[in-house]
Amino acid sequence: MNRSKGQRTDYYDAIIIGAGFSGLYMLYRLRNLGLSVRVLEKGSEVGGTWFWSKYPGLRCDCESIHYCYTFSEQLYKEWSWSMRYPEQVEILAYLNFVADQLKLRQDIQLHSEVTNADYNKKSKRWSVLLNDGQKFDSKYLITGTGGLSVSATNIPNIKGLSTFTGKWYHTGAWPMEKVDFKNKRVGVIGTGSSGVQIIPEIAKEAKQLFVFQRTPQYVIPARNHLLNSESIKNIKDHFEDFLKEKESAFSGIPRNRSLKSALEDSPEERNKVYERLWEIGGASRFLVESYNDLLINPLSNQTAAEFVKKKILEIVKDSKVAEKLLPNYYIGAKRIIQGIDYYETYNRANVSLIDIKNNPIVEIVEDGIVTSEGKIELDLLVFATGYDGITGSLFKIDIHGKEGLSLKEKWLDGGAVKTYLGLCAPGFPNMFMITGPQSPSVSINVPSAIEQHVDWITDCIEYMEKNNIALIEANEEAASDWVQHCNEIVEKTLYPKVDSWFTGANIEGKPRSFLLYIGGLPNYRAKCLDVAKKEYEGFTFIREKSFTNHQ
Ligand code: NA7
Repeated sequence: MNRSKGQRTDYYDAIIIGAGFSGLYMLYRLRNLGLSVRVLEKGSEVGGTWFWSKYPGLRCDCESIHYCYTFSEQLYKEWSWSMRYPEQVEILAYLNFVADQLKLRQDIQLHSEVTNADYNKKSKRWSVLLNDGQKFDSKYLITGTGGLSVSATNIPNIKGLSTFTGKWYHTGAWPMEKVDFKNKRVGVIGTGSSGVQIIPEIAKEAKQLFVFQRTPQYVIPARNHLLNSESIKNIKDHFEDFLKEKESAFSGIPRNRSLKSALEDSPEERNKVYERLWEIGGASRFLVESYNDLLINPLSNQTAAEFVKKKILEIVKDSKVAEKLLPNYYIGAKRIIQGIDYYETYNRANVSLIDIKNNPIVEIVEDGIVTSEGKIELDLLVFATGYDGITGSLFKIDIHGKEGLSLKEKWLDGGAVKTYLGLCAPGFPNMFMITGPQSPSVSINVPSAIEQHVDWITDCIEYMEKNNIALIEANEEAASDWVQHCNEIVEKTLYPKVDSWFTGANIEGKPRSFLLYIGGLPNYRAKCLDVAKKEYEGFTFIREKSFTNHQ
């Protein structure tokens, strides 16, 4: 295909950006509506973040039986997960299986990085541009760019990185080929979910591993295990019941959520509760099946935090190292982490923990990292420093709405991210964001969030097509009310009291605001359905000739 500048424009009803969980399902639904659809994907394979991020130890922290699509009983039954928490390789294989089963590949264009999307007021359509100059034109623009995207990896601006002569990698953009840690002195910067997963794996292989830790973390054991085929068969045999349970679940994953405050139990009873969940494993179970107020009441939160700190002191043999690993923030108020042998790894002779809060990194030099305490020589460096989450991938594309302003200008210079339901933004007609900011997104089981968004967007587009509606746009007032509603919910919790990528605090200069709706999926779904039932209350339609281009 000739992809030089100035070539013809390709016309579609809908352009979807990204071929991860969101883009694949969106394509399937819109194609079934009879629309012409093109998915534009930067990677050389489908999979989104599960394609790009493939570092050793990477696995999902939601249970596999839930971390998948449930819209098709047949699809669900044709796939069987091997483990409680699946490895990246298995998730990527699953997404490829979905692409094949649903015959999606013919409408997905790989190696296609979208750089610009401009709304054209005259044609009432979107112009989409790739980095190689290829142009597209569509009525609908749908972003499936994900909350944690390769395009928004956070590589800290540390003096001297370009002088480092060894290889360095970011966990979110891992190379295809195996990285060899054998006989190497390796540095890992960052101890979030990615750091916690990769650190034990590198430690098994490297000559010496130096962990550069800014903030110690609460890490709950995953207790991963193979799934037994009987339990999977049972779910498949009772699929309707399984779906019903999922639908009423706060996070899309059914849990025995506790109805009790931590302060109602004696310290002995509490210890038993926490101990039981520690043994069962799984971070979100630990949080929600113990007590109902850990994320609301600081005193209740402290009881869980103290339990984990006691565990750290028990597991880590060198008391000085254990002290450095003790966290000092509200447990769960930034994404709670689960790991496999994380704290145990610090008992290995080849692992050293560097506390960079107290001994900051001064610079990176050609053969290592200099902290305020001296130089550590390194052959290889890993940045496990996370992402510009939730909005970062949207800002990487230069998206201009009807006023000519970009999303970035409107949201950053305008002082606040402003969406209606996390689905649409005022000023950006016919643009839908799958798991956009101010929606449940990464605060719940992400495939559940995606399926709900895709279903709602599909219904909305179907409604527009049937009623010959050219445009839909979120109203400013409805968006302001939605943002206020999101903020009111979160203000009652401990989330805003802790710096995290949920609040934008991890990115230098990013304005602070809590970017998720945390009222739970059932409430959110009910609100979205209610809006649709009221003929898309809070949106404005322009009823004139449809501009779709059915093929
Ligand atoms: P996270 O959770 O954002 O963690 C990033 C880590 O990197 C965290 O420990 C940060 O410390 C650290 N960091 C970030 N910037 C720096 C600088 N400049 N210097 C030193 N250390 C730094 O990202 P992950 O990739 O681990 O996980 C993202 C999500 O992926 C996760 O929540 C799961 O949903 C899957 P900090 O805590 O900011 O002090």
